Amino acid sequence: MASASHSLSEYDAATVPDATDLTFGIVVAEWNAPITHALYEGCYDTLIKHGAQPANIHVIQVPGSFELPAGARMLHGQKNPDAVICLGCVIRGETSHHEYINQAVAHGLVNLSLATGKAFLFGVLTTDNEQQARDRAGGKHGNKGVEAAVAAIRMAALKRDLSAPKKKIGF
Ligand code: RBF
Repeated sequence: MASASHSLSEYDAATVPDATDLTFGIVVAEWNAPITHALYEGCYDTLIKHGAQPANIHVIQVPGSFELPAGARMLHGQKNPDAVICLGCVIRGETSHHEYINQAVAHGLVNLSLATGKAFLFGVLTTDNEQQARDRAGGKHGNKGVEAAVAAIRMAALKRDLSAPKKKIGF
C-alpha cells in the first residue's frame, strides 16, 4: 500500500546515478558513536554499491555534531569533493542543548551548500531517545546513512549533469 511517508532506505537502486566518477566527503561525529558508526557503515557501503571508488571517498571524524559544519568546511577545502555527507546523532536531553546543536548544524550545512554550490548532506538523527536513534541506524526505520548517501549521489550527479556541455541535436 502506498504511504504518504516512506523510508528512502528502501529505494530503487536502478534509479540511482552511477557514482564511479564522483568524489565524496564523509564527516562523522563521535558523540553517540555506536549510532554514528552504523550510519557511516550504511553510507559508505551505499556509495561503493553505486560505483564510488574507495580512493574517492574522504572520511574524517569530529568530536560532536556541533563540529560537523566546521569539519565539512575543512574537508571541502582540502579535498574538494563533489558532495559532503555529515553524519551525527543528537539525542534530546533534559536541557535545550539539542535545539542549539541541531539548528546550528542545519544552518551551517545550508550555508556551506549555498556558498559553494555543492551539496552538504544533513545525515543527523535528532531523536527523543536512544531507541529512536537505533531504529534509524539500521533498525526498523532503515538506515539514514544509506539515505544520505543516495541523496549525495543524486545531488553530485545533478551538478555534474548540469555542468556537462549540451549535447548537439542534429548535425
Ligand atoms: N553532540 C552530539 O553529536 N550529540 C549529542 O547528543 C550531544 N549532546 C550534547 C549535550 C551537551 C549538554 C553538550 C554540552 C554537548 C553535546 N554534544 C552532543 C557535543 C556537541 O556537539 C559539541 O561537540 C560540544 O558542545 C563541543 O562543541
